[in-house]
Amino acid sequence: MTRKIVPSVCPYDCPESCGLLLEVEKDRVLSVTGDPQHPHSRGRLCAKMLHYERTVHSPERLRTPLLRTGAKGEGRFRPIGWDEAALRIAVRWKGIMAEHGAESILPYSYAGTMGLIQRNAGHAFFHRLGASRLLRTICTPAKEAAWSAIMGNTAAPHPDAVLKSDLIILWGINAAATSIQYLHRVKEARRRGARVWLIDTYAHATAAAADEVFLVRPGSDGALALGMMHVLVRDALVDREFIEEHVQGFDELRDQVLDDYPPARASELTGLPIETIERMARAYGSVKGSMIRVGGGITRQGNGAMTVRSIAALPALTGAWLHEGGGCFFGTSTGAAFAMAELTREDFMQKPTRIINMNQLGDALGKDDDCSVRSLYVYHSNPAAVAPDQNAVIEGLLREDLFCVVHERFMTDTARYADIVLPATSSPEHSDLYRAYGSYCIQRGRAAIAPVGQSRSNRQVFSLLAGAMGFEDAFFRQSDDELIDHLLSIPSPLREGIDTAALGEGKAVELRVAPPGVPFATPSGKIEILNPVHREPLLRYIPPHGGALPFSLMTAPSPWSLNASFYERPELRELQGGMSLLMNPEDAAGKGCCEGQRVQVFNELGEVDFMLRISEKIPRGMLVSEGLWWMTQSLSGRGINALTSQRLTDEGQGSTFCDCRVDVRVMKQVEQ
Ligand SMILES: Nc1nc2c(c(=O)[nH]1)N[C@H]1C(S)=C(S)[C@@H](COP(=O)(O)OP(=O)(O)OC[C@H]3O[C@@H](n4cnc5c(=O)[nH]c(N)nc54)[C@H](O)[C@@H]3O)O[C@H]1N2
Ligand SMILES: Nc1nc2c(c(=O)[nH]1)N[C@H]1C(S)=C(S)[C@@H](COP(=O)(O)OP(=O)(O)OC[C@H]3O[C@@H](n4cnc5c(=O)[nH]c(N)nc54)[C@H](O)[C@@H]3O)O[C@H]1N2
Ligand SMILES: [Mo]
Repeated sequence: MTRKIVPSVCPYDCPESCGLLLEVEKDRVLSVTGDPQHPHSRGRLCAKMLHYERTVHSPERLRTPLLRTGAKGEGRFRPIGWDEAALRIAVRWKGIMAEHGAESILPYSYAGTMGLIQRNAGHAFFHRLGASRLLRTICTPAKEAAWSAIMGNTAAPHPDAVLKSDLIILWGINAAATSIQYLHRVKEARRRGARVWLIDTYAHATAAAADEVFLVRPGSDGALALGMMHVLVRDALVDREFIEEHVQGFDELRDQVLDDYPPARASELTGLPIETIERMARAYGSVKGSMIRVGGGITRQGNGAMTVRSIAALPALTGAWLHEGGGCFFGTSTGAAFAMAELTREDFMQKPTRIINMNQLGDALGKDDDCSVRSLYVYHSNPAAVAPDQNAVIEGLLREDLFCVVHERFMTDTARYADIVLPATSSPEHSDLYRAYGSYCIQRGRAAIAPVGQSRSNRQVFSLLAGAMGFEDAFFRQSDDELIDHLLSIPSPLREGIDTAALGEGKAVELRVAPPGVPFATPSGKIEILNPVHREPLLRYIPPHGGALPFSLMTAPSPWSLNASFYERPELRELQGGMSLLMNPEDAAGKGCCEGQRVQVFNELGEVDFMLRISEKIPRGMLVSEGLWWMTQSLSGRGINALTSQRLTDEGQGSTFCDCRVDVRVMKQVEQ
């Protein structure tokens, strides 16, 4: 058999969705390179995907269905066949449904794969079953809520717009880890003369690409934005004409920022000197081509939605939206490109079933009453590692009466607690349809190799389970490619004029989305700084949840992993250098601890051990841990989420991983 090159897409939960070229021979992916033809990624790839074949053919891949033989969480299993697995699941579910009702079954999934078909494969099945529904708000719902409050349905600028900017503000984003293709454009703009600022809580890898770095207290950025607006208004640096025609609520905002947000107050809240805030505002007010790129971490504070809504108001004051390189980039939203209802089939639900917030899985599993969750079905997610309040989640997973099924590629923290583990395909082994949230590209990916071992795609498993449960709907019998063909046969204005032949050949094509501009896609046609129908009509500073303990813990992304994915790769684990805690030198001296020492971070929710690394890049009062290590790879059997809480954001019911107060103690003895 000859070698061939197959176009594909990075399936991971990252804004970039880079184009891949897979070199394939005899059902093996030999190598992976970036696709130079891809309009957004243009051949560039991150270190993780450059050797994606090591994940696809990892010796750690699960190859057969498994049945638990040991205690829950012990990790002892024996192989069984698919038919036996499906039968066991169907028998248990039928029993649970007869005794407690279908809503005692909870699906739990997130973004192991971003392909539309596989990612949403379970919706129709669980709607048909009548199971509880999961509110999938672990990522950035606060950001989406904030955007829609002020900008309505206005589209994001094209990512290339930043090439035309004069001032670029990377606000709460470690783009070197989480948005490499955007950062490439930022660097290009900087070479052409643009100034670049980073506003963050610590000086991470992206600081190297910035002219200036401003470090603020976590959760205080809303105050910075309002303080900057005070100076813009006070010093007449606003664009009166733009505001007059295209902004709603300026007069109300003007009075409020002048009265309540002088730079002195913003300084107190953010920790930045007054002169710095004055200088930032004047610099921002003196250019039209200013582009603000907002990250996800900043929205995972208790006040995340109001914070980024305040940030999004800045370009409305300077009229930056009228400049090609001006405005604000939260992420592209192209949900309307495909008829998703054909996939999720809400019409299969006989009545609306209860909804459980995925950030509160610990609480949901902890309930011991009529509404108790009796069965959990996890697919392409790793809640034991990624969900907040890990101790509560683990306690729930240990319940003897919880029937837990996990469909996974690897023996993750979550899979270890399952009663039945099912082996999942990776992206080169199944077909899918992709869209991005950092660009306007869409792409069709076709299965390039046979499944590894006996693994099956998400949709294939739901077809099998539909059969075992006796569902006769033809929907469940369609192949993945038939379903993709069906979706592509339904026209959408967003896909008008695209090269359908190229799409069919597996090439990336760009949706033609009109750039944001006037009138804005809001009810008033204006940017709604004042949104009269909103619970909080006007911008104001609200504090994050916070807490009394002395340190803020930042649970930050690592360039060498993606959430809890990629920890199967030893070389990437090595690059990350173990589960470590970054601390400021003076704080370390104050605690009497030194580099390389084992320390314990604790709060009311748990205790987690780390290896200490002392770094000038971390301001006083902050602690940082990059990456989401698995419990099985940690020092004390617990990951960072044993310290994060189930509290939600001000809007959007989002997670608050970055709003976390802790203290540190030095471990007396280093245990081996
Ligand atoms: N390599 C890699 N790539 C990834 C991921 C990963 O884990 N690793 N995660 C993927 C996912 S799921 C997502 S959602 C995206 C986005 O990934 P996110 O995890 O949302 O990461 P960022 O957008 O970079 O935001 C993190 C930054 O927010 C900062 N931050 C937190 N709170 C505050 C605050 O109050 N103020 C300010 N100014 N900054 C704050 C942190 O210090 C950190 O530098 O990236 C995706 N890509
Ligand atoms: N402390 C802290 N916690 C966080 C974050 C943080 O910044 N700090 N970030 C949060 C964010 S932004 C997000 S989006 C969530 C992400 O949470 P998850 O979406 O759960 O992310 P992953 O850890 O990548 O786990 C995905 C799993 O899916 C599996 N998988 C991949 N492809 C397939 C497939 O086709 N089928 C099946 N069945 N399985 C597959 C992978 O092997 C992997 O174990 O984590 C959140 N958790
Ligand atoms: Mo995310």
